[in-house]
Amino acid sequence: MSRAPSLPPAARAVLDHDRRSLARLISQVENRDRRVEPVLRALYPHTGHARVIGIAGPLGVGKSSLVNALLRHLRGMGQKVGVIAIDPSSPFSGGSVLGDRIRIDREAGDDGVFFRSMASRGYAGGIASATREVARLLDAYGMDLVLVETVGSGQVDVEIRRVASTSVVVLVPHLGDEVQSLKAGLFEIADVFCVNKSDLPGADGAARYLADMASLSPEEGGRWRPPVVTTSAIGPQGIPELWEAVLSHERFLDSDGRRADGERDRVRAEIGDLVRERFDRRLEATLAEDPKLRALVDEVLRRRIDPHAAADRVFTEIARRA
Ligand SMILES: Nc1nc2c(ncn2[C@@H]2O[C@H](COP(=O)(O)OP(=O)(O)O)[C@@H](O)[C@H]2O)c(=O)[nH]1
Ligand SMILES: [Mg+2]
Repeated sequence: MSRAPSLPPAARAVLDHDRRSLARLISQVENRDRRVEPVLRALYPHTGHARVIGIAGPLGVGKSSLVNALLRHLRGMGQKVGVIAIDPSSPFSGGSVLGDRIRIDREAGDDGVFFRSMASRGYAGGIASATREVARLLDAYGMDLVLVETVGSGQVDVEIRRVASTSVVVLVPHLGDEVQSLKAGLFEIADVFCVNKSDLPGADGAARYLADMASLSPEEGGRWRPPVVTTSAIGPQGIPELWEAVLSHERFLDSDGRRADGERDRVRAEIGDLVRERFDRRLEATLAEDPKLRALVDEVLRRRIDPHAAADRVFTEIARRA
């Protein structure tokens, strides 16, 4: 694609594979620094190539280890891979953060890999938009794939579904408590099930259980039935098979316009998020400092108008100025 001469320098730097610029922009996204916005906008026409794959599941099932094994597999096939690890920001996260550091060291010097962990704390529902924006930066940088390892708590995993085209749900042989998280939504988000730690006993049983559960959903209208793959990230075992299962779902999306439908839904949701964000900012500003609002509040207090009528006026005012 030809580059417009007016491209902001930071955007051009990303297209020119400048890692430091990429890292700086990702930090700006994380910090909700508004200066990143014109850069993201300028880069948008240069995105759309990278596939975003989610790796979700409870803490400790081996998501980071699998991402590591997948990285090796994908780099071996010449794929350029960005990794976004969403950090739970909890006292339990120490181990995985340490693991992430080690991984960074190992990848130093490999231009085909970019790794970044992001704290989930502080996004309060906005983790999907931050992840989406970072994934787009990695896309513009030239990555073919973006793997997103999620925090392993139901809500965030479900949100990542709005960013990734294929979601892998990782579990371990002894499901135990994890059956609860399956009920809490993990089952719905799975395009591929991965029973990791297959070097431990019970993996085949767990895989059968999941396959049975998956086959309970009615096979109607060409619905996708999530395949179940067993892996050992430390073996490693089953990694090419896991990736093949991801690709089979990606191919499924490419049939009958499913990918376009999904992207349409995602873009609609994104526009909604952005409008809501702007509206919220404007509303906060209005509530904080608009002198007319103080008069309005007084009127409500004196029972001259009711709160609904006051809200009507504020809404009209904000919509007029937005
Ligand atoms: N036995 C066994 N242990 C594993 C396997 N994959 C990961 N682990 C171990 O499980 C622990 C948690 O792994 P990690 O990748 O940090 O899990 P995450 O919290 O899901 O990212 C670590 O001690 C890993 O070494 C596996 O396939 N088999
Ligand atoms: Mg992890």
